Amino acid sequence: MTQMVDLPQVRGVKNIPIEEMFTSGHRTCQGCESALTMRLMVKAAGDRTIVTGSTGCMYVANTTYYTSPWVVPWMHTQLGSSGAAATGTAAGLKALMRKGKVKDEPINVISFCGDGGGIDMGLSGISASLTHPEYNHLVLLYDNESYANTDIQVSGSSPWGANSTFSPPGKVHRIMNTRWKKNMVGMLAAGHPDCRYLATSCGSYGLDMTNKLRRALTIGGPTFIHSIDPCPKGWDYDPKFSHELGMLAVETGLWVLYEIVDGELFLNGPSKAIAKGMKQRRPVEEYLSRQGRFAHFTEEDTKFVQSKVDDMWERWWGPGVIPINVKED
Ligand SMILES: Cc1ncc(C[n+]2csc(CCOP(=O)(O)OP(=O)(O)O)c2C)c(N)n1
Ligand code: SF4
Ligand SMILES: [Mg+2]
Repeated sequence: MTQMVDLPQVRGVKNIPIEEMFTSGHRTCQGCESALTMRLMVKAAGDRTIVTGSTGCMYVANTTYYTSPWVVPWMHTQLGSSGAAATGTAAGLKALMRKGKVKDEPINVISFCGDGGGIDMGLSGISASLTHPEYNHLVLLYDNESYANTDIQVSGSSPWGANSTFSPPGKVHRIMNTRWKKNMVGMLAAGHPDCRYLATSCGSYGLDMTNKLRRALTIGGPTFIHSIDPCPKGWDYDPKFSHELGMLAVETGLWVLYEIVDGELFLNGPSKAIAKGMKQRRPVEEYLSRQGRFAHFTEEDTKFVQSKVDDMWERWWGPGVIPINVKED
Protein backbone atom coordinates (compact mmCIF):
# COMPACT_ATOMS: atom_id res chain seq x y z
CA MET A 1 0.00 0.00 0.00
CA THR A 2 1.40 3.42 -0.94
CA GLN A 3 1.51 6.14 1.71
CA MET A 4 -1.42 8.47 2.16
CA VAL A 5 -1.44 12.26 2.41
CA ASP A 6 -2.17 13.55 5.90
CA LEU A 7 -5.61 15.15 5.61
CA PRO A 8 -7.14 15.73 9.03
CA GLN A 9 -10.85 16.27 9.40
CA VAL A 10 -11.81 19.95 9.27
CA ARG A 11 -13.67 21.23 12.32
CA GLY A 12 -15.78 24.28 11.39
CA VAL A 13 -16.10 26.19 8.12
CA LYS A 14 -13.48 28.71 9.25
CA ASN A 15 -10.85 25.97 9.15
CA ILE A 16 -11.43 24.93 5.53
CA PRO A 17 -8.09 25.52 3.72
CA ILE A 18 -7.91 28.86 1.92
CA GLU A 19 -5.60 27.63 -0.87
CA GLU A 20 -7.42 27.25 -4.18
CA MET A 21 -6.41 24.41 -6.54
CA PHE A 22 -9.30 25.06 -8.96
CA THR A 23 -9.12 28.76 -9.78
CA SER A 24 -10.21 31.16 -12.50
CA GLY A 25 -9.82 30.22 -16.15
CA HIS A 26 -12.87 28.06 -16.65
CA ARG A 27 -16.02 28.67 -18.62
CA THR A 28 -18.69 26.80 -16.74
CA CYS A 29 -22.11 28.45 -16.58
CA GLN A 30 -22.81 31.00 -13.88
CA GLY A 31 -24.03 29.16 -10.77
CA CYS A 32 -22.63 25.80 -11.90
CA GLU A 33 -22.53 23.61 -8.79
CA SER A 34 -20.33 21.03 -10.49
CA ALA A 35 -17.62 23.70 -10.66
CA LEU A 36 -18.06 24.17 -6.91
CA THR A 37 -17.72 20.41 -6.45
CA MET A 38 -14.43 20.50 -8.38
CA ARG A 39 -13.23 23.39 -6.25
CA LEU A 40 -14.13 21.69 -2.97
CA MET A 41 -12.65 18.42 -4.20
CA VAL A 42 -9.13 19.77 -4.78
CA LYS A 43 -9.33 22.16 -1.86
CA ALA A 44 -9.93 19.19 0.44
CA ALA A 45 -7.22 17.12 -1.23
CA GLY A 46 -4.49 19.77 -1.42
CA ASP A 47 -1.60 20.19 -3.82
CA ARG A 48 -0.16 16.65 -3.66
CA THR A 49 -2.95 15.42 -5.91
CA ILE A 50 -3.34 14.07 -9.43
CA VAL A 51 -6.78 14.46 -11.01
CA THR A 52 -8.14 12.70 -14.06
CA GLY A 53 -11.55 13.61 -15.42
CA SER A 54 -13.82 12.05 -18.01
CA THR A 55 -15.44 13.91 -20.90
CA GLY A 56 -18.31 16.21 -19.96
CA CYS A 57 -18.83 19.76 -18.74
CA MET A 58 -16.07 19.46 -16.14
CA TYR A 59 -13.63 18.56 -18.91
CA VAL A 60 -14.80 20.73 -21.79
CA ALA A 61 -15.76 23.91 -19.92
CA ASN A 62 -12.67 23.66 -17.74
CA THR A 63 -10.05 23.25 -20.43
CA THR A 64 -10.88 25.63 -23.21
CA TYR A 65 -7.85 25.94 -25.51
CA TYR A 66 -4.85 27.30 -23.61
CA THR A 67 -6.76 27.98 -20.39
CA SER A 68 -7.24 25.83 -17.31
CA PRO A 69 -8.34 26.42 -13.73
CA TRP A 70 -6.40 23.36 -12.47
CA VAL A 71 -3.45 24.12 -10.24
CA VAL A 72 -2.82 20.40 -9.69
CA PRO A 73 -1.78 17.97 -12.48
CA TRP A 74 -4.89 17.10 -14.46
CA MET A 75 -5.58 14.76 -17.38
CA HIS A 76 -8.63 14.15 -19.54
CA THR A 77 -9.84 10.59 -19.85
CA GLN A 78 -12.43 9.01 -22.14
CA LEU A 79 -16.12 9.34 -21.23
CA GLY A 80 -16.62 5.87 -19.78
CA SER A 81 -13.22 5.36 -18.23
CA SER A 82 -13.02 7.16 -14.90
CA GLY A 83 -12.69 3.82 -13.08
CA ALA A 84 -9.92 2.57 -15.36
CA ALA A 85 -8.15 5.94 -15.12
CA ALA A 86 -8.30 5.81 -11.32
CA THR A 87 -6.88 2.29 -11.06
CA GLY A 88 -4.35 2.89 -13.84
CA THR A 89 -3.03 6.11 -12.32
CA ALA A 90 -2.78 4.62 -8.83
CA ALA A 91 -1.13 1.45 -10.14
CA GLY A 92 1.28 3.40 -12.37
CA LEU A 93 2.29 5.67 -9.53
CA LYS A 94 2.86 2.69 -7.25
CA ALA A 95 5.04 0.96 -9.85
CA LEU A 96 7.09 4.10 -10.54
CA MET A 97 7.69 4.59 -6.83
CA ARG A 98 8.66 0.94 -6.36
CA LYS A 99 11.18 1.23 -9.22
CA GLY A 100 12.57 4.44 -7.76
CA LYS A 101 11.61 6.41 -10.87
CA VAL A 102 9.59 8.94 -8.89
CA LYS A 103 9.98 9.98 -5.30
CA ASP A 104 8.14 7.69 -2.90
CA GLU A 105 5.76 10.16 -1.28
CA PRO A 106 2.04 10.34 -0.50
CA ILE A 107 0.00 11.46 -3.51
CA ASN A 108 -3.80 11.54 -3.83
CA VAL A 109 -5.33 10.05 -6.96
CA ILE A 110 -8.80 11.33 -7.86
CA SER A 111 -10.78 10.46 -10.95
CA PHE A 112 -14.02 12.29 -11.60
CA CYS A 113 -16.88 11.60 -13.96
CA GLY A 114 -20.34 12.93 -14.71
CA ASP A 115 -23.55 10.94 -14.37
CA GLY A 116 -23.57 10.00 -18.04
CA GLY A 117 -19.93 8.94 -17.90
CA GLY A 118 -20.16 7.22 -14.51
CA ILE A 119 -23.68 6.01 -13.85
CA ASP A 120 -24.31 4.92 -17.45
CA MET A 121 -21.22 4.42 -19.62
CA GLY A 122 -18.48 3.84 -17.07
CA LEU A 123 -20.33 1.75 -14.50
CA SER A 124 -18.36 -1.43 -15.18
CA GLY A 125 -15.01 0.39 -14.95
CA ILE A 126 -15.95 1.99 -11.63
CA SER A 127 -17.10 -1.40 -10.37
CA ALA A 128 -13.75 -2.95 -11.34
CA SER A 129 -11.83 -0.10 -9.69
CA LEU A 130 -13.58 -0.81 -6.38
CA THR A 131 -12.40 -4.41 -6.37
CA HIS A 132 -8.69 -3.55 -6.02
CA PRO A 133 -7.96 -2.80 -2.35
CA GLU A 134 -4.23 -2.53 -3.13
CA TYR A 135 -4.69 0.85 -4.85
CA ASN A 136 -5.64 4.08 -3.11
CA HIS A 137 -7.89 6.33 -5.12
CA LEU A 138 -11.18 8.15 -5.14
CA VAL A 139 -13.78 8.17 -7.91
CA LEU A 140 -15.93 11.28 -7.55
CA LEU A 141 -19.13 11.37 -9.54
CA TYR A 142 -20.58 14.84 -10.12
CA ASP A 143 -24.22 14.42 -10.96
CA ASN A 144 -25.97 17.23 -12.83
CA GLU A 145 -28.66 14.70 -13.82
CA SER A 146 -28.17 14.84 -17.58
CA TYR A 147 -25.62 14.58 -20.35
CA ALA A 148 -25.20 18.31 -19.92
CA ASN A 149 -22.22 19.05 -22.12
CA THR A 150 -23.97 17.79 -25.25
CA ASP A 151 -27.08 19.89 -24.47
CA ILE A 152 -29.00 18.13 -21.71
CA GLN A 153 -29.87 14.62 -22.82
CA VAL A 154 -31.54 12.25 -20.37
CA SER A 155 -29.22 9.92 -18.42
CA GLY A 156 -29.82 7.02 -16.06
CA SER A 157 -29.54 9.59 -13.30
CA SER A 158 -32.09 12.07 -14.66
CA PRO A 159 -35.14 12.37 -12.43
CA TRP A 160 -38.52 10.94 -13.34
CA GLY A 161 -40.41 13.21 -15.72
CA ALA A 162 -37.65 15.79 -16.21
CA ASN A 163 -37.71 17.69 -19.48
CA SER A 164 -34.53 17.14 -21.49
CA THR A 165 -33.67 17.32 -25.18
CA PHE A 166 -34.32 13.55 -25.34
CA SER A 167 -37.43 13.61 -23.12
CA PRO A 168 -39.41 16.73 -24.01
CA PRO A 169 -43.04 16.71 -22.85
CA GLY A 170 -45.42 16.46 -25.79
CA LYS A 171 -49.13 16.50 -26.55
CA VAL A 172 -49.44 12.71 -26.56
CA HIS A 173 -47.02 11.92 -23.73
CA ARG A 174 -46.47 14.46 -21.00
CA ILE A 175 -43.90 12.33 -19.14
CA MET A 176 -41.19 11.07 -21.43
CA ASN A 177 -38.57 9.95 -18.91
CA THR A 178 -40.47 7.31 -17.00
CA ARG A 179 -37.42 5.83 -15.22
CA TRP A 180 -36.61 6.42 -11.57
CA LYS A 181 -33.08 7.71 -10.96
CA LYS A 182 -30.45 4.97 -10.56
CA ASN A 183 -29.28 4.42 -7.01
CA MET A 184 -25.53 4.52 -7.52
CA VAL A 185 -24.03 4.45 -4.01
CA GLY A 186 -26.50 1.85 -2.76
CA MET A 187 -25.72 -0.34 -5.74
CA LEU A 188 -21.94 0.02 -5.35
CA ALA A 189 -22.07 -0.51 -1.58
CA ALA A 190 -24.09 -3.69 -1.91
CA GLY A 191 -21.76 -5.18 -4.49
CA HIS A 192 -18.23 -4.18 -3.44
CA PRO A 193 -17.26 -5.54 -0.03
CA ASP A 194 -13.59 -4.52 -0.58
CA CYS A 195 -14.50 -0.85 -0.81
CA ARG A 196 -14.09 0.76 2.61
CA TYR A 197 -15.72 4.11 1.93
CA LEU A 198 -18.68 5.30 -0.12
CA ALA A 199 -20.71 8.46 0.36
CA THR A 200 -23.23 10.86 -1.10
CA SER A 201 -22.64 14.60 -0.90
CA CYS A 202 -23.88 18.00 -2.01
CA GLY A 203 -21.89 21.21 -2.50
CA SER A 204 -24.51 23.11 -0.47
CA TYR A 205 -23.04 21.32 2.56
CA GLY A 206 -19.41 22.28 2.00
CA LEU A 207 -17.97 21.15 5.31
CA ASP A 208 -19.71 17.78 5.12
CA MET A 209 -18.35 17.37 1.60
CA THR A 210 -14.82 18.43 2.55
CA ASN A 211 -14.65 15.92 5.38
CA LYS A 212 -16.12 13.14 3.25
CA LEU A 213 -13.48 13.80 0.60
CA ARG A 214 -10.78 13.62 3.26
CA ARG A 215 -12.13 10.41 4.76
CA ALA A 216 -12.27 8.89 1.27
CA LEU A 217 -8.67 9.90 0.56
CA THR A 218 -7.22 8.64 3.83
CA ILE A 219 -9.05 5.42 4.66
CA GLY A 220 -7.06 3.31 2.17
CA GLY A 221 -8.04 1.44 -0.98
CA PRO A 222 -10.53 2.53 -3.63
CA THR A 223 -13.39 4.83 -2.57
CA PHE A 224 -16.40 6.48 -4.15
CA ILE A 225 -18.39 9.71 -3.64
CA HIS A 226 -21.56 10.72 -5.49
CA SER A 227 -22.33 14.45 -5.43
CA ILE A 228 -25.65 15.97 -6.50
CA ASP A 229 -24.93 19.18 -8.41
CA PRO A 230 -27.67 21.65 -9.35
CA CYS A 231 -27.17 22.78 -12.97
CA PRO A 232 -28.87 26.08 -13.90
CA LYS A 233 -28.84 25.26 -17.60
CA GLY A 234 -30.22 21.72 -17.46
CA TRP A 235 -32.54 22.22 -14.51
CA ASP A 236 -33.70 25.59 -15.83
CA TYR A 237 -33.61 28.08 -12.96
CA ASP A 238 -31.94 31.36 -12.09
CA PRO A 239 -28.24 30.61 -11.29
CA LYS A 240 -28.50 32.40 -7.95
CA PHE A 241 -30.62 29.54 -6.59
CA SER A 242 -28.08 26.71 -6.99
CA HIS A 243 -27.14 26.57 -3.33
CA GLU A 244 -30.79 26.67 -2.23
CA LEU A 245 -31.79 23.92 -4.66
CA GLY A 246 -29.02 21.69 -3.33
CA MET A 247 -30.41 22.18 0.16
CA LEU A 248 -33.96 21.53 -1.03
CA ALA A 249 -32.89 18.28 -2.71
CA VAL A 250 -31.73 17.09 0.73
CA GLU A 251 -34.49 18.64 2.84
CA THR A 252 -37.25 17.16 0.68
CA GLY A 253 -35.60 13.74 1.04
CA LEU A 254 -35.05 13.30 -2.69
CA TRP A 255 -31.30 13.20 -2.03
CA VAL A 256 -30.12 11.38 1.08
CA LEU A 257 -26.80 12.42 2.62
CA TYR A 258 -24.96 9.40 4.00
CA GLU A 259 -21.67 7.54 4.13
CA ILE A 260 -20.83 3.87 4.42
CA VAL A 261 -17.61 3.29 6.33
CA ASP A 262 -16.30 -0.28 6.53
CA GLY A 263 -19.83 -1.55 5.94
CA GLU A 264 -21.47 0.72 8.51
CA LEU A 265 -24.08 3.24 7.41
CA PHE A 266 -24.16 6.79 8.83
CA LEU A 267 -26.74 9.33 7.75
CA ASN A 268 -25.46 12.91 7.81
CA GLY A 269 -26.76 16.45 8.28
CA PRO A 270 -30.45 17.06 7.55
CA SER A 271 -30.91 13.43 6.41
CA LYS A 272 -29.85 12.22 9.84
CA ALA A 273 -32.17 14.73 11.53
CA ILE A 274 -35.08 13.57 9.34
CA ALA A 275 -34.39 9.90 10.06
CA LYS A 276 -34.29 10.62 13.80
CA GLY A 277 -37.60 12.50 13.64
CA MET A 278 -35.92 15.78 14.63
CA LYS A 279 -36.76 17.40 11.29
CA GLN A 280 -39.70 17.08 8.90
CA ARG A 281 -39.11 16.35 5.25
CA ARG A 282 -40.25 19.30 3.13
CA PRO A 283 -42.79 18.56 0.36
CA VAL A 284 -41.09 17.71 -2.96
CA GLU A 285 -43.33 20.32 -4.57
CA GLU A 286 -41.06 23.02 -3.05
CA TYR A 287 -38.13 21.57 -5.02
CA LEU A 288 -39.91 20.63 -8.26
CA SER A 289 -41.79 23.90 -8.71
CA ARG A 290 -38.54 25.88 -8.67
CA GLN A 291 -37.19 24.23 -11.83
CA GLY A 292 -38.25 24.68 -15.44
CA ARG A 293 -37.48 21.04 -16.23
CA PHE A 294 -40.61 20.13 -14.21
CA ALA A 295 -42.78 23.03 -15.42
CA HIS A 296 -45.09 20.62 -17.31
CA PHE A 297 -45.86 18.65 -14.12
CA THR A 298 -49.50 18.33 -13.09
CA GLU A 299 -50.58 17.90 -9.47
CA GLU A 300 -50.79 14.18 -10.15
CA ASP A 301 -47.12 14.07 -11.26
CA THR A 302 -45.95 15.89 -8.14
CA LYS A 303 -48.00 13.50 -6.01
CA PHE A 304 -46.38 10.56 -7.77
CA VAL A 305 -42.86 11.85 -7.02
CA GLN A 306 -43.89 12.51 -3.41
CA SER A 307 -45.20 8.97 -3.07
CA LYS A 308 -41.93 7.54 -4.41
CA VAL A 309 -39.89 9.64 -1.97
CA ASP A 310 -42.17 8.60 0.90
CA ASP A 311 -41.58 5.02 -0.15
CA MET A 312 -37.79 5.54 -0.10
CA TRP A 313 -37.95 6.83 3.46
CA GLU A 314 -40.56 4.48 4.82
CA ARG A 315 -39.79 1.20 3.07
CA TRP A 316 -36.21 1.14 1.78
CA TRP A 317 -33.31 -0.12 3.82
CA GLY A 318 -31.38 2.77 5.21
CA PRO A 319 -33.78 4.69 5.09
CA GLY A 320 -33.54 5.89 1.52
CA VAL A 321 -30.34 3.97 0.86
CA ILE A 322 -31.04 0.55 -0.65
CA PRO A 323 -34.21 0.04 -2.71
CA ILE A 324 -35.24 -3.21 -1.12
CA ASN A 325 -38.51 -3.09 0.79
CA VAL A 326 -38.40 -4.41 4.31
CA LYS A 327 -41.30 -6.85 4.56
CA GLU A 328 -43.00 -7.25 7.87
CA ASP A 329 -43.58 -10.88 8.94
C1 LIG B 1 -17.90 7.45 -26.03
C2 LIG B 1 -18.43 8.83 -26.17
N1 LIG B 1 -19.72 8.99 -26.51
C3 LIG B 1 -20.25 10.25 -26.61
C4 LIG B 1 -19.46 11.35 -26.40
C5 LIG B 1 -20.04 12.74 -26.53
N2 LIG B 1 -20.15 13.38 -25.24
C6 LIG B 1 -19.22 14.24 -24.77
S1 LIG B 1 -19.58 14.88 -23.28
C7 LIG B 1 -21.02 14.00 -23.22
C8 LIG B 1 -21.93 14.17 -22.05
C9 LIG B 1 -21.42 13.52 -20.81
O1 LIG B 1 -22.39 13.59 -19.79
P1 LIG B 1 -21.95 13.48 -18.28
O2 LIG B 1 -21.00 12.39 -18.07
O3 LIG B 1 -23.20 13.44 -17.46
O4 LIG B 1 -21.17 14.85 -18.01
P2 LIG B 1 -21.78 16.34 -18.14
O5 LIG B 1 -21.60 16.75 -19.55
O6 LIG B 1 -23.19 16.28 -17.73
O7 LIG B 1 -20.94 17.15 -17.22
C10 LIG B 1 -21.21 13.22 -24.36
C11 LIG B 1 -22.36 12.35 -24.63
C12 LIG B 1 -18.09 11.12 -26.08
N3 LIG B 1 -17.26 12.13 -25.85
N4 LIG B 1 -17.61 9.86 -25.97
S1 SF4 C 1 -24.46 22.92 -18.28
FE1 SF4 C 1 -24.71 22.61 -16.05
S2 SF4 C 1 -22.96 21.30 -15.42
FE2 SF4 C 1 -22.50 22.16 -17.46
S3 SF4 C 1 -21.26 23.99 -17.04
FE3 SF4 C 1 -23.43 24.64 -17.22
S4 SF4 C 1 -24.25 24.59 -15.13
FE4 SF4 C 1 -22.34 23.43 -15.14
MG1 LIG D 1 -24.14 14.97 -16.38
